[in-house]
Amino acid sequence: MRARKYRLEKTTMIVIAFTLLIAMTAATDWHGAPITNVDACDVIGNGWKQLDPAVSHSCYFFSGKEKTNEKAEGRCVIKGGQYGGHLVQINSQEENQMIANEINETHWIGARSVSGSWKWFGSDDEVTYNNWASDEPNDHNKDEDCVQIYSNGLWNDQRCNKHLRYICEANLEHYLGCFVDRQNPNRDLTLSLGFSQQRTPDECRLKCYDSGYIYAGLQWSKTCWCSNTFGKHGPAPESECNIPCTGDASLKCGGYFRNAIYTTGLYL
Ligand SMILES: [Ca+2]
Ligand SMILES: [Ca+2]
Repeated sequence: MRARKYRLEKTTMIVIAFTLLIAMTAATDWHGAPITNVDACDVIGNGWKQLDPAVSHSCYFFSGKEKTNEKAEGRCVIKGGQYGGHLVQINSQEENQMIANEINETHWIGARSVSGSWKWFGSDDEVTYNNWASDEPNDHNKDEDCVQIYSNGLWNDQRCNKHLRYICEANLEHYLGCFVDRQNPNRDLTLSLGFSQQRTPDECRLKCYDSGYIYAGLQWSKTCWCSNTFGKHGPAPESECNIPCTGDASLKCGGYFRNAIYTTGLYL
């Protein structure tokens, strides 16, 4: 009985979410207005989410499964794909607190001992900020080279082969790929900033960021498009986004009816 009720509620939620999605998509098509409640981290995949953008622009993934530290890092790399996923790197008290607020049990984080010093997976940066519990790290039995965070935010060095849940982090400020565009009124992106002889990806990204958009699309060497959605006509081969930019011929700025899509770094 209970299981049946849960299933009904879940179905209802899916229907509501789907209806909202349709309504949002329709609103964009009709008015060209930006969608305001996109979680940009969705592009990485299922379960990735932004937390507080005032603290970090990263995307985070909280696992449901328990893995050894090495397997957990491997899962983060696979799940993060082109967005550079690793076990989470915590750089501040604010980020540590934000993460602790999300968990009810202990998880792996990305610090580990390398030749006697603590380093982060991925960046290989030295661990500068830390939040060790009292009397930790104690390297119990000289066998604790990995790090877990408790739900209260404190850290402990732990045996790497223990099975724990884990937290991944990835970064979206990245090239997303080459995508098909179509003629009016079937443009993929929302707002055209027109032609420029100074066009570069960073220049376009900044303008779109300033205009309040999360994606920037560069097209045909000189056009910059801004949008909060992209991809309705599907991806294109990378070789079709290879026209040099007007502002810097060493960089590529899309192709003929092909957008090279970037994130702007803005999170709505
Ligand atoms: Ca981080
Ligand atoms: Ca310990």
